[in-house]
Amino acid sequence: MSRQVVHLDVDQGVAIIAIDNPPVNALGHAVRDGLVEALTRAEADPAVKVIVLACRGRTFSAGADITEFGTPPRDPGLHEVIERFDECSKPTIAALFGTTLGGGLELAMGCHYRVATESARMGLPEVKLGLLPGAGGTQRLPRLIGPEKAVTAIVSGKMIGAKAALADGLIDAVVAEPVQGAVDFAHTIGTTSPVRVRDRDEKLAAAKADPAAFERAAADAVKRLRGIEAPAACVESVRNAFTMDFEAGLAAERAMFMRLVTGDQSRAQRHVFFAEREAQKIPGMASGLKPAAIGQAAVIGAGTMGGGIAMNFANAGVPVTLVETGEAALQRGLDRVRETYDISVRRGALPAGATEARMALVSGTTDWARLAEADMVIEAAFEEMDLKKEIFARLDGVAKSGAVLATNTSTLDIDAIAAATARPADVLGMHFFSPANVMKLLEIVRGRDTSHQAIATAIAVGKAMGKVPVVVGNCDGFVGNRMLARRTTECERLLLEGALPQQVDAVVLKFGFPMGPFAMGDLAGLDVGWRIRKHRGVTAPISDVLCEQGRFGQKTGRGYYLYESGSRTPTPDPEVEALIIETSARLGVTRRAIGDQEILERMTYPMINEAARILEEGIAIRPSDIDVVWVYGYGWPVWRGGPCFHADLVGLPEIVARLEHYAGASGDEGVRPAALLRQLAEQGKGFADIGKDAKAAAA
Ligand code: 3H9
Repeated sequence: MSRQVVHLDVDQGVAIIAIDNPPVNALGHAVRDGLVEALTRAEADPAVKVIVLACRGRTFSAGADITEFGTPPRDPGLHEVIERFDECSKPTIAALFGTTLGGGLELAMGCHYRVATESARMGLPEVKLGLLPGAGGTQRLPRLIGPEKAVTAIVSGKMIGAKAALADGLIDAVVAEPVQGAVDFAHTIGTTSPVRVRDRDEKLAAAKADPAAFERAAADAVKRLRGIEAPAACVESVRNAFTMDFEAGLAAERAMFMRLVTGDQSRAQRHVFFAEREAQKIPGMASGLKPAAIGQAAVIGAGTMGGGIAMNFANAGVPVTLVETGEAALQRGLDRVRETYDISVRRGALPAGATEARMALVSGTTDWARLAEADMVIEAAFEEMDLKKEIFARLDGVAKSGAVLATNTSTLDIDAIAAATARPADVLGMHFFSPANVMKLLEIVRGRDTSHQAIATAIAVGKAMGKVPVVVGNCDGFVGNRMLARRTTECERLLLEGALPQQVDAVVLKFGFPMGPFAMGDLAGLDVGWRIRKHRGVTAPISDVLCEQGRFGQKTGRGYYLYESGSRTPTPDPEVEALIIETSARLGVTRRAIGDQEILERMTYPMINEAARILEEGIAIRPSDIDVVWVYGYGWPVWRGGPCFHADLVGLPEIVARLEHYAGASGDEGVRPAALLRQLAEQGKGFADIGKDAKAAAA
């Protein structure tokens, strides 16, 4: 028998309809059915004067059940349920707490009143799934808070707290406890007949008379959202709220929702939503395994990376000690952390006083004995194996038993580092991306002997820091940088064969990345790769020549591009063009015009090929983990779902054929299609099928 997901209780004239659908009270078919049935009974019951809509468990509703999207619709639809609450002859009050999102908030706005606890947060985040609110949100929110605030909230998908919601008119009262608060509120409304949100037009009047302020807010909200369909649809639909009547606005919203929900962009964004959560599930790990509590952390190395990592701990409320070899370096590191917090406060990203509050959790020392206090230590010293081994051997002597010992290496062998200790089970990689306090991706690198306990703890710490952790295997470059290396090789080749940096960057930008690879290289510093190439005895003719001329990128004002004094805007440089042409001639390469399609293929297919090898070797657990790495660590546009999702859309047979062609043209066997890619293509399968097979096996 299926469990009951909606309950109805009547007490002293108040009916309480409670959704009970863990974990997040998503509004799946059974819930919608249950809501209509409970409401019908409550409305028909003469003893009921007021109806409270509540949720059990840890939160109010997270909205429509996303897993139902893409499956045939089943009545009653969410909009029908909301209409029933809206048209109810008895007052309906939603009792909000936790997070009230998407369809959950739309349902609450279908009620006549809303109360919320002080810690409650609410929002319409559909845009993050490539959608617009499709159950009346774009029509009711403007009626409650005005079209300007509504368009900003809906296009950003950001949540607002109860206090702001009360000030804006989204809720009617802040209460101590949701259900009791709603019942108490019911007594204050007396016998006045409820006003439906759909009939409240007063906040639309100003925009109807002069839409200029709305258009400004809308333009501001969508700026920088190139290439994405959902934000524009959100704007159009909110505009309809004051240019059409309610029913017409609702119908238009529904039509746009149906168009978006079946489109590739929303499919991609929903894929990433679930992929991010799936990435935290590690096959073979006991489900009851509890991460260790981290009461105190330490970071070895107070450079830019170490400081950024320390900030992550402080942001998560964990006291952290920065450990350096000398006082001067330590002070510089602490100053940099303070300055970074100050900048965030000045920009309004953090509240006033945040610097002192966070710095109270950050201490510094040159005394290694202090490492004995830490439950987790992250080493962020120079990228040199001997140095890392020395640090870990020393750390082994002082760290407390059971502490997680992590290295932030981006390339080095975790097993070799772990071997410097007598406790390899506690050693793993925690690869943060620069700037470490900003970038969301955290690659957790497991070595041969790393324990599940250490991995679980690293995942929990990463989540507490607001990162997206992905567990990867131990190899050169792990997942992200190993794939990136393929793109970097193609970049150099494209320049030699006939392209220019600005052409390649434009193609990559158009695809949706925030930056092209050459502008990115200039930002990161070209000397970094140059040093690594020299160390490994490899060359990249054009990049090498630029570095030999002191063109290290933005920091020297010149790299692949020119940067006017202090500016970060790349300007194409005729000198670089001449240099590239000269290098092609010197190496006997006849330059040719290269089309944008070829550039795009070479910027993505060899990377996708490397992803297949990474899966063959078990370095990534599942293709969707690779997508998460690229979306959160390298700016792959979320609405394109990540490299594996994108590959499935293009079709693997096409990618295999093109890779064969490019491997033939370059003579680079690394570009030759991987066995897995070939096999999937031959079987008419895609990366998604590997994910499905893995899931079925795990179940
Ligand atoms: C919508 O409402 C459309 C309407 O406008 C129109 C309809 C016609 N559905 O994130 P967590 C799962 S679109 C199904 O780890 P947290 C999630 O996959 C919806 N499943 O917890 C995970 O499963 P598992 C608009 C969902 O505490 C588990 O719940 N709403 C849904 O860190 C726990 O999730 C949103 O976009 C869902 N709606 O965060 C809100 N939500 O354990 C999306 C979650 O198997 N949700 N799951 O991995 C969230 O932002 C977060 O889940 C939330 C909780 C903040 C609620």
